[in-house]
Amino acid sequence: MLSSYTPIGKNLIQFESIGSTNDYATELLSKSNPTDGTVITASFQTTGHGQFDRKWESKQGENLLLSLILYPHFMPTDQQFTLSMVTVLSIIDYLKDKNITAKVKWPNDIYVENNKIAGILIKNSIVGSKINSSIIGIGLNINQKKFESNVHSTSMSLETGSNFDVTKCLSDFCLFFEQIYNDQKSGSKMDLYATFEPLIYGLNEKITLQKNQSETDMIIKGIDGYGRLKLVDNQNQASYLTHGEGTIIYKTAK
Ligand code: BT5
Repeated sequence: MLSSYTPIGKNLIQFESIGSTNDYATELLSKSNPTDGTVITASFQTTGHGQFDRKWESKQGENLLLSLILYPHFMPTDQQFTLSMVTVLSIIDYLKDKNITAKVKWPNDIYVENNKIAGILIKNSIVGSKINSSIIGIGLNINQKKFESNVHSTSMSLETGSNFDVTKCLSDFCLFFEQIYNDQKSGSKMDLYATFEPLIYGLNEKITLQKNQSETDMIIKGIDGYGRLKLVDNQNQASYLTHGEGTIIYKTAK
């Protein structure tokens, strides 16, 4: 059976200021059934956050802050990483369209050289062996030029020297996401893994893995079918890292 097409952002909920678009999406999902592909966006977030409640900074009206609600019932839970890949690839493709070359710092931070340009926060609700609903939070730096964050940051404006219309950026980005997502939904044979792998920040480079109080030099070799990071040590022994299992120290990072 062919799944129905999901338009992204056709149902658009916009705020001037809100706590967090992700928190709003969570609340909305808990008490209603928002349309598949609903996008919640805000000009400003008072409590915008990343993982582990880390702060997401964004000056009023300067950047893209959005949360997207999906019902990816077609996706088995062991393929959850597909959603990360769809999101990462749509951001990277969108940036490429603006002549910005970006990479993905595994699993889902978007970097231009050594500077973070976008962050992704995905929350899935699992029922049985299927993903019942998903909230995909995206913060993409567009016009902001100065950042307080301890992480080296950049924006589309810093990369290109131009200013962008944030509303247009939102509608354009939604189209990129819509295409890749629906392609997967309709059972595309497009190999997301093969597209994703060459875009990994630090691919084929030496890194130090900090895990269980020890440090090991490894080389990043790609990802496996579950989205785990494939690493090899100096004996060419492969191991697979699940997100949150260890810390990677990149040699190239500033
Ligand atoms: C992320 O978390 O990178 C995911 C961020 C998701 C933000 C979106 S905005 C819309 C939606 N609503 C929300 O409340 N959240 C989502 P994480 O990997 O934990 O990275 C957070 C870290 O990135 C912070 O601790 C800072 O070091 C750094 N950071 C904060 N703001 C940044 C920015 N604008 N640009 C680059 N890095 C930033």
